[in-house]
Amino acid sequence: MARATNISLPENPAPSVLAAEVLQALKYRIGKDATVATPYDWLTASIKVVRDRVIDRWMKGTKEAYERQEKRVYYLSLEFLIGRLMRDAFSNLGLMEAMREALSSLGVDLDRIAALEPDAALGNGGLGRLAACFMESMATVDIPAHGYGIRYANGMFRQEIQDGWQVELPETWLDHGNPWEFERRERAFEVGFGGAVESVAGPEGADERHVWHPNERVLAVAYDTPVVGWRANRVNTLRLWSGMPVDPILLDRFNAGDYVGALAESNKADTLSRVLYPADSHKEGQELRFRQEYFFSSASLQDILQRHLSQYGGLSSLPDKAAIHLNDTHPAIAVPELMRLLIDVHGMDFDQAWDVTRRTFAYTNHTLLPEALESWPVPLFERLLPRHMQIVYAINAAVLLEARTTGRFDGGQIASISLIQENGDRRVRMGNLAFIGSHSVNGVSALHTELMKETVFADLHRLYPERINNKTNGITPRRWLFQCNSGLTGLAREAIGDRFLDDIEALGDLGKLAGDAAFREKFAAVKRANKARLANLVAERLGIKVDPSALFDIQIKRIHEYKRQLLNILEAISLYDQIRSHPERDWTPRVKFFGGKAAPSYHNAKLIIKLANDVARVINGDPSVRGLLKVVFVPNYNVSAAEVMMPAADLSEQISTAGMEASGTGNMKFALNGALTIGTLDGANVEIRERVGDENIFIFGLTAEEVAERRANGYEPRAVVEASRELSQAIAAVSSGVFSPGDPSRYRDLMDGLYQHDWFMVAADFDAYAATQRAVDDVWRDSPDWYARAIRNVAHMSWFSSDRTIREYAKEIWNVPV
Ligand code: B1N
Repeated sequence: MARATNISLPENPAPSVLAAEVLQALKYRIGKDATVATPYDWLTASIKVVRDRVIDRWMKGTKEAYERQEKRVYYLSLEFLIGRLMRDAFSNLGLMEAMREALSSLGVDLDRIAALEPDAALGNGGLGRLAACFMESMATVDIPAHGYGIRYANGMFRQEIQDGWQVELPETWLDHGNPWEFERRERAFEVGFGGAVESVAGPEGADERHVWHPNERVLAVAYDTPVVGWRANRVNTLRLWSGMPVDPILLDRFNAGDYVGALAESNKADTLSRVLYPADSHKEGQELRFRQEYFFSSASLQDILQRHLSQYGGLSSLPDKAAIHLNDTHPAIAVPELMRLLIDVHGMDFDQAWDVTRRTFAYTNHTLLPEALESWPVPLFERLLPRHMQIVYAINAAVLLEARTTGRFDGGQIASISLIQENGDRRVRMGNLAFIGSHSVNGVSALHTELMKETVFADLHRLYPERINNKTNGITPRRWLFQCNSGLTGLAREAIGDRFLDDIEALGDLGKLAGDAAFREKFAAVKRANKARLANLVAERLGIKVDPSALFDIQIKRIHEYKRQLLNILEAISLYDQIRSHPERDWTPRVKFFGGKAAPSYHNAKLIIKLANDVARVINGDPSVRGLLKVVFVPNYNVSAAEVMMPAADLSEQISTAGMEASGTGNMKFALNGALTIGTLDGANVEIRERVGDENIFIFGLTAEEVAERRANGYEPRAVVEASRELSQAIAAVSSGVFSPGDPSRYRDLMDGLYQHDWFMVAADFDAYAATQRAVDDVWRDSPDWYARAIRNVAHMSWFSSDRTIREYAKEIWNVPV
């Protein structure tokens, strides 16, 4: 297979030089020689070698940003789903082939040790992966940027499937240490919780001052990981905070013989960075989550202010030299925290602090799902952060007065603008706080941004009509094409030259080859090889045999009712029935792959996983299907699994209820790797259709507007189900226990939900979906046509590069040069 990323830099070292460096690292960093080194030692030594090689560039970038007084971008995110980093770094440094040779000369297989690198899963899904793609793109387009987050000791849980059920196991990615990071013990900040606020009268005529005396304090200690851009143009920093006790051992307790009590502080601090909340798009109302949010926001801001002060000597210039970005509302507490630091610690007056704050922050909203909009009970907020509560009230008073003064808002509208939700228990609305505290609020796809204006932020949008803007998501083509699909990258280089490696727009040149039969065949061969790789993995790991010449239909993403894995499974059941009833028809052989994790507390999502596995068992074991349909649930879907599955897909399932998926980014990865999409007009699917063309994508189902209309007019799913023979039969089969004979009522409630409310409109879209799947079959049978469409997808996906997205952020939000 073509070596895709054998891209040398002028100063590239020879393999023999690298081999010597690896041996050196083994000896002096790990204390071993080649005869006793374990595969992990080789991995660590290799990482040390490439890390050493980026340090000069890393320092150069930092120094230049300082000397040229460049504005810096700070990306605050509770999640960074970075995955494995070694290949990323080799590839972006142009060292892949030299390193492969170097290791091979030492008797070490690069692919084998690369597979040992833990997949850093410090995120749940799309939001965390977007943050990781953005970090890589910011380094690539040469923006001085720092990512700030939490160094979770346990990232996203590992999923095992036992008897078809999801079982969650702890992810221990730090077991063998982390050769990438630099621990910065000296870069530590105190973060407080609780206690009380003291008001101190100011000198004659001055405002009174407020001094917060927290009764709990922890240290946030920095761990830095270099982020290497394409061709190592620039190396930025991902700074993750770890919790440490201020007093590791309480001596008085220790001396009194209370050894457990003596460690209480230590345990509390540890807890803050212990575990990632495994909740994607739904609210996590626990106190520890709020503490985590404040912990990392406060440490990051203290760090940012210290850097700014030491360079510029004052804070009024902060907005000119720092753009702080809030990745969703998770760091929204940074708004009152910056106010507190400016006013209480640095002596700025309220009005100036508010002006500086607003001009510094920008906020991205990633979801409109009501259950995902963060809010914290006022009593909890007040107990943990009493000074911030005062500041929130002060901000609220100012904004509500401003709104009232316009005379354009009635009582209900004023209430919706308020930072405090008054119906039910009183809560602080973090979305409103982030909105009000920022000069820019962006959505992540065109449709999502329009819906933001019409729904959650309708009244705030009327008050600040300039603030909401769109930045459609993107993905880094380095990881999601060059690295994960060396076959396709190699083929593209052969066909259109290397320009697209640096200017992804040049991928468009592939479009003209869609009509070239010889090229189509090569393209099909690459796809086939990628499918064989996935087939081997599935055979090895799950003992399921799948045929690489079948259509590979893949739905991989978090399990959520709005993403409608259930629609896909029900369609599989209906297809299964039809294959058995009409064995004489010319069925298209298909393998339906599923992968994804369910939040541990999300009952229906876990049940859907079990259903997928139950259905797989029955269908795969039924000889009358003759292998025409297989269903495979791939356990523990993560970034590394995605890197194998995206390139192997023929069909990408993007079938969320319209209006509910803010953007999606898996949709982009599939299409860039030459899959055709079957999808609804939701999130970025809308824009993918605009780019690849209507003929090269399969769109079905209700639009967001129609969904809203149906809901408003009293949607009656029962009638809809009963009108569809295929759907009623599939539901009846599931309901009656065909797939769960040992526990026939297992899915009754799930199925009853479809009759009773069907909030996600599975029934309303079923027939359209099934019909569109048969249209997919028809195109698949006309293989040249299929591959022509697939090639056009690849050619027209370059706009979804996260470099494009980041350039838009830079120009339109952050005001930094690109
Ligand atoms: O963010 C992605 C989008 O592409 C997806 O459509 C969107 O669902 C996803 C609370 C979330 N929205 N909200 C979250 C994650 C963790 C959490 O604790 C909410 N994730 C998304 C990137 O824009």
